[in-house]
Amino acid sequence: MNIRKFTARNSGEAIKMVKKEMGDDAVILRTRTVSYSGGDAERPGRGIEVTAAIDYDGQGIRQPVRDVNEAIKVRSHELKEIKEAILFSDAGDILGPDFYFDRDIREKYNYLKSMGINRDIIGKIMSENRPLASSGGQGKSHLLQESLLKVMTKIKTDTGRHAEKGQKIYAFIGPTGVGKTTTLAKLAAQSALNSGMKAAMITLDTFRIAAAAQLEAYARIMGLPMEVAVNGKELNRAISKFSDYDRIFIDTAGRSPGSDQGNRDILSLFRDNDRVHGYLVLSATTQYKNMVHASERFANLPFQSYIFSKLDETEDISPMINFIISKGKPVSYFTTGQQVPEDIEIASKKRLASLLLSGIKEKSHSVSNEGSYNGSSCRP
Ligand SMILES: Nc1nc2c(ncn2[C@@H]2O[C@H](COP(=O)(O)OP(=O)(O)OP(=O)(O)O)[C@@H](O)[C@H]2O)c(=O)[nH]1
Ligand SMILES: [Mg+2]
Repeated sequence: MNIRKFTARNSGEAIKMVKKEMGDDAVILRTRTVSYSGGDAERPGRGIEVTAAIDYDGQGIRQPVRDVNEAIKVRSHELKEIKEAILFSDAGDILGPDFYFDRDIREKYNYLKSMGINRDIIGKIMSENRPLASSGGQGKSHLLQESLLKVMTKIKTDTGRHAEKGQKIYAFIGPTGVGKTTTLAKLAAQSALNSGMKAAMITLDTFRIAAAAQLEAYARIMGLPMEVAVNGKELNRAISKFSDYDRIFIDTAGRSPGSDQGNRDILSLFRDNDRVHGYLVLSATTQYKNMVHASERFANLPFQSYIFSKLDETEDISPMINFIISKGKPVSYFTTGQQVPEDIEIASKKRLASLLLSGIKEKSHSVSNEGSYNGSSCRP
């Protein structure tokens, strides 16, 4: 930048001098009254000083365009960084100041967020691996892989159960309408038809009209024995009746445990029988808060693992993922439709990972269609 001062008897003349010496692009920085000794002064002893500037180098040659482009590039990079810092400012308090300076940490945070992982869980996942949090400028696919792996290591699956030897008793508990009876029928049919096991069913659900009839219909179609029990005594009697069966599946009513005799009977079933495995059945379509609420209602029952139903009815599995991570118990099965016995699968991390990845694509597609920010579009 070239800065010069001009003194004249009035401002009009001073500006003329600026234009003559520096050209039309010159910018006036300051004008002030100064002492002036020229004999032509309008006011004796007083003149005007004008300070003007222009973007020329010392030799009067304009800066090369290349430098301007370079400056724009630097500025736009800085702007991008500021924009990212603002967009992710909600992460600052969970990830600490590193977050603002480390692009890899931001990338990982971004991926986990686009998977729908809760803010607090992201904080936990990333802080547990602090030394690994920054991977020193690795490729984007590597960062995505690493983020996904972090989520998957937090999820437990319970995959070996269906093949276990000896008698096993499975109790299905959970809120109303989540698919307890349908899921039970699917597993009972698979044990009998695919694994050649002796399977029987018992229902404790005498609360809802037609509940027993629903299970009875499945039992008839599959050719499996079925008993209705209205209290603990009858339940024990039914279990004894099926003492030479490999698998006994117990259906329950979808009400709060402890709220009625039927559910107190389930509690004593767990207490009196160490062969019982309790499944808490929840629907994958449920919001995270409601899942937590539902699970709290059954917290006094010592169930061992979860079954998530209705995966076919949701594209967003993040509530389920957040729930599984925050609760820490394993997942045994996913159900994926109404067809008995086909629509059930053993829970696998591979399947969860692919669902999460397709969720990311889905989200970035829909968000970019709306024209607003999405995680991937912010990356340089
Ligand atoms: N789309 C879909 N529907 C399902 C699935 N599992 C169950 N259903 C349907 O959900 C509805 C309720 O299923 P039920 O098995 O009766 O549920 P429940 O938990 O036993 O219900 P209550 O006994 O009333 O508490 C039925 O229409 C089932 O066909 C699934 O994986 N996907
Ligand atoms: Mg039912």
